[in-house]
Amino acid sequence: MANPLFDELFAPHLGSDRAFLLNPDGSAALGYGDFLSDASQLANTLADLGLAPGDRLVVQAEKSPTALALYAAAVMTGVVYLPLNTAYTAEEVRYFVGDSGARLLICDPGRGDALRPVAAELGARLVTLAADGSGELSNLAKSKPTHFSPVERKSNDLAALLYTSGTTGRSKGAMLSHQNLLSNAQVLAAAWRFTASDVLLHALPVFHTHGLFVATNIALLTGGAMIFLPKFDTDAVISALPHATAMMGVPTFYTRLLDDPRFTRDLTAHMRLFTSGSAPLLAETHEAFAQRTGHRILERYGMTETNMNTSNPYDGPRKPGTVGLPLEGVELKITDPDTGATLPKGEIGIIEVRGANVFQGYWQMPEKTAEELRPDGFFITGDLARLDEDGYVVIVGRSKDLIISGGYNIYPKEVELVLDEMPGVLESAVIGVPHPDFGESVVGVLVAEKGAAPDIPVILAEAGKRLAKFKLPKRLVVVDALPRNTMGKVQKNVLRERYAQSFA
Ligand code: MCA
Ligand code: AMP
Repeated sequence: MANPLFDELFAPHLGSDRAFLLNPDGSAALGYGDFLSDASQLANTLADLGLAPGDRLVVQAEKSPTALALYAAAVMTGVVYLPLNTAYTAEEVRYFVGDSGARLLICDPGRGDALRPVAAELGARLVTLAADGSGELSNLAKSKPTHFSPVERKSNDLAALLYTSGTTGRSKGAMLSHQNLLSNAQVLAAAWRFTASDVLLHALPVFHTHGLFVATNIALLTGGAMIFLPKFDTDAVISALPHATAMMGVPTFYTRLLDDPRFTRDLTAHMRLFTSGSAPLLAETHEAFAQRTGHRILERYGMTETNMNTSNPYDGPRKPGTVGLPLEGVELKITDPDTGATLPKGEIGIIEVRGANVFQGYWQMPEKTAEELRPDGFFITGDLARLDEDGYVVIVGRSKDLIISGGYNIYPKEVELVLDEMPGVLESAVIGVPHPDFGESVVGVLVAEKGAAPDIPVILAEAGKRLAKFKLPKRLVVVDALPRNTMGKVQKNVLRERYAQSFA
């Protein structure tokens, strides 16, 4: 029975004693066969809990081999996998469980008390999973058979639902099919020359496209191993590097490594590839990295809705400040934001992409889908770019009001809606400004209600109960009035300029 992702990513490894996950010292932590036995037990557990193909499974768990095995179990059972950032508050999780209509919520035992009422209110079952693999889930799974016959799935059936924040403040669930994920893994593995001999240093979170699909699916597809670190930590990465052949990261990983004198040419001499994405890599970081190590970071560009779209070449020039060329099977054009007409090379417009990688639309949001996905299949990314003389894509900005901090997306509107409700606040504007560590960071500009004096620490504490911490302004200022244009629209460019030096 066909199940595209299972057939290509998992089936070839059944019963294999090859190493899949490695410890930081390069020793084997978990073999492919054992990983798949664990995943099969979890698949049997999901099925016994009553989850049927197409049902949604929300997972807010610490990074662990079991969390990864849950993804495999979802593929086997045809359940739609919906991973969530561990920083999300109970209020944020409520939205995702409610919007997706999830049947089951898996979370860390430490979050059980906060999330049990949320699950109960929404009619979902809650099961716990700790970072060390213990918890209710493993208690349920340990007596289950270590074999599971995967259910049949068609190419367009959903494998995952990944939420991306929205410009209106409401997150949208990007529906990703088996074909979307598989085709991209195949294209990337070939483009970046991954083989079974590779050891990928994995320090990314596994609740986003980058760490979950780009990194993990490539390793599974090619039969390589991964040094699976719980999170990015400079010391841990430096000590694991000698045992790796490749590493994927967001720009913050590379600026932090460059800040460390132990990160030398010798340490990286054996590496064959460093890739970067999720946020712009400054050309100066690319050059500093090349100077220090002799390696040119390979920058690529993608989105939750599309997986990866472009990449600098493995062989051939990797141009700093560019995200390279369209990947095999991806059509890319730069269009006029007003007319949608394709622009000539060199002119700045919006990136549109089409291909097997492009998602199936936003979960239960046909109007939003129609706004961004054209009837002919082109997806309007909201990223502003031009093509250089060789056809490389140069991203110059965003038409969407989005802040990317350390590779995490923050939609100002979502933060403004919360700030506006805080005591003493009349209105707010949230902007992104340059930050030496996170690339961009959040500044909140508040206007006080008449006669009020907003209490900044109280506001941050209150807002922190509703929003994940990484979304909170790292600087909050109170002003008399927001700058507005003649139409009454807040001039965020003026604010960005005014507060540009906040973290310099
Ligand atoms: C943590 N904090 C942050 C961020 N991360 N603040 C702003 N931006 C962030 N990215 C805050 C915490 O709330 C905390 O605040 C303080 O910083 C320290 O937290 P800690 O967990 O110690 O931070 P860290 O471990 O140093 O994390 C920084 C990080 C991490 C390593 C850069 O954010 C990270 O792994 N980012 C990768 C994101 C990623 O994978 N993106 C891919 C998206 P307090 O001190 O107040 O408690 S997929 C995607 O974008 C597309 C598809 C693509 O192209 O890949
Ligand atoms: P997400 O919604 O998390 O999938 O974030 C996707 C957005 O991240 C894209 O629309 C871009 O704005 C940005 N992005 C991803 N990779 C790059 C890159 N290499 N350079 C600049 N921006 C990037």
